[in-house]
Amino acid sequence: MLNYSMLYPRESVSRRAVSLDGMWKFCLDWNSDGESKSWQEGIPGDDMIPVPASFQDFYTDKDIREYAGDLWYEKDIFVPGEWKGKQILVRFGAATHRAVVYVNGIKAAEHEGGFLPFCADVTDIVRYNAYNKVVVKVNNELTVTNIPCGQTVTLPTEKKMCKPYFDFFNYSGLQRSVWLTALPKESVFDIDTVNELCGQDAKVSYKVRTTGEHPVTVELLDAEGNRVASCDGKEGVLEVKDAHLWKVRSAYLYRMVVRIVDEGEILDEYAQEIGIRTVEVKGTSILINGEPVYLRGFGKHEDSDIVGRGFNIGVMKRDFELMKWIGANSFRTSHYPYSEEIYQMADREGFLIIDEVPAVGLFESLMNFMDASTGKQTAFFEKETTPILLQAHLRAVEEMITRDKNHPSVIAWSLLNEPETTSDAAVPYFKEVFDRARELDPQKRPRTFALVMNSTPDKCKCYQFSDIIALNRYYGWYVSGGYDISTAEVLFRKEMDAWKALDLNKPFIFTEYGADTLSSEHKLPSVMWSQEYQAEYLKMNNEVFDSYDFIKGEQIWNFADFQTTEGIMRVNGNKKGVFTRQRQPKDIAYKLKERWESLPLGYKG
Ligand code: BDP
Repeated sequence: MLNYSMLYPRESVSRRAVSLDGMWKFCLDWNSDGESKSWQEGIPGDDMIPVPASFQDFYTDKDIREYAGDLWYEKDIFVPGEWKGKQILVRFGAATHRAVVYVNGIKAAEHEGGFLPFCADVTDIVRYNAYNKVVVKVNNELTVTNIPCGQTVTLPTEKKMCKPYFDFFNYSGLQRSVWLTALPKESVFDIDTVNELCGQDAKVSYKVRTTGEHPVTVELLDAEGNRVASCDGKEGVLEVKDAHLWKVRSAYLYRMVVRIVDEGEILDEYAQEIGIRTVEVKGTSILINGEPVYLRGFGKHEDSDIVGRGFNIGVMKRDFELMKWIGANSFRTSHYPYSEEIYQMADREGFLIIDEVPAVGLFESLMNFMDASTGKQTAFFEKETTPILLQAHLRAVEEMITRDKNHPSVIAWSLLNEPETTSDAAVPYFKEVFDRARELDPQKRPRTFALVMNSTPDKCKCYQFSDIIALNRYYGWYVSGGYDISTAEVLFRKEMDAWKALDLNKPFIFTEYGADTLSSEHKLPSVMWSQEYQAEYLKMNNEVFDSYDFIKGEQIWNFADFQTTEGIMRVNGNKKGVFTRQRQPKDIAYKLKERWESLPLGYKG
């Protein structure tokens, strides 16, 4: 059980939230001896850096961009005197990949895992009506005992270097917003909601956890602010007459107001938006509100120029506008849970999210997309350290589901990306992760994981855990690319026929397919890397998708070009974007728009 609340910071009659975003003092710890020099009491130098942002792309020195180790941040924060008697928290949206927080030199929190929020309870440490020094030691090294997996090596220069087992740059630092919050001593800690549709009406069952014993009341307000239902108690059912459903690309949000009351006095009030919708997998269909949907959209990244993986509110807005323009209805948060603001936007815009935990790189290879295509047998879950990895993974699943369970946009959990699945040792590992997700999710959403190329129907030992089978397939790119694309199609159909023969009676979706394409390259006739080839690749893939009625979605890799580690396989990043990194369309964007706008929502339903 988590010892801090995952609720998004919001103000109310009883709560205060002050943004700590802005410039923070910053320094790198080249000798990993900051603590012995008492940096926890204040860091040296006068460099400042924006938060939220990845630190890497601001500087002109390659040693800094590639730095692996501890990064130190510092900010003086003012705690008002009126907050005495409240619970004071410093809340980090994320610190990649692990952090220790000190306030006034005293250790206040420690957190492992770089893509989910945590709080430092500083109630007993802070001085009121005064400035307090917050120092954060963030570490960005990769290991096989935490997700995402990779190695950290020492070079002949004695500098450390991260070697990810995954295909995105190891951006790190304080990449999401930081808040200073004040909560009442007795506060709302967690909320569960479950929707049920009954004809025109709906029932929203809820469960509220608080930090005390006073009674709870719950109100549901419609979009105009009218009260449409209410209920007393920590558990209850809100009966909504003529419910306005949250639908795909046609969202409707209610406001759920939870109060802790003491004889008429409000001890705490927390309000959050919820959507009334159901999600279910039935046979080969994915049903939202009982109606079949065909997913069209993207695998994405949080990635942009200058700020790297730092949450960028402008890029978020642009991305949603582009997704609407192109006729998408969904995306996967590959390969880590995204900033909370992105889910809030998806809730408002009616996008469907497959929410992915950062379990990527569970396949021992620096280029798994290459090695996996060869079909060679591999092993990953047989290491001495696997039990430690599993604990970190389970913890991330718990944090993700607790954080995201009330978003109507979240329709499925992706519990791993491209793991090794061909050895027996993978099976018990998967079982624990999938069971835990089921247990934690009050809405019992479908669970899935993205299958790498070598997880074929004859070799994969883990697909049975998935409620939706999600394939990452690169026929025509890593397998038989270019003029050989007709061979790719034969092999692709052969694999799909083998899946069909298993008669799993489950929906299949493509969570990845794509071809690297330089926005500068045109060639007639096509060659690989040209925009013309990206179009041929798309055409072949679409024809295969359209030939199998159990295929219920396509999420192309990737929404936009993104930064990776440098290497012979990548031209300053992965170029499979439908849009450039600057969010301008490649030619293929117009073809996708044409296709996606013509596909009915319940295509093959
Ligand atoms: C898969 C990965 C993804 C890569 C992609 C690719 O899931 O992270 O970026 O393929 O090769 O291996 O482009």
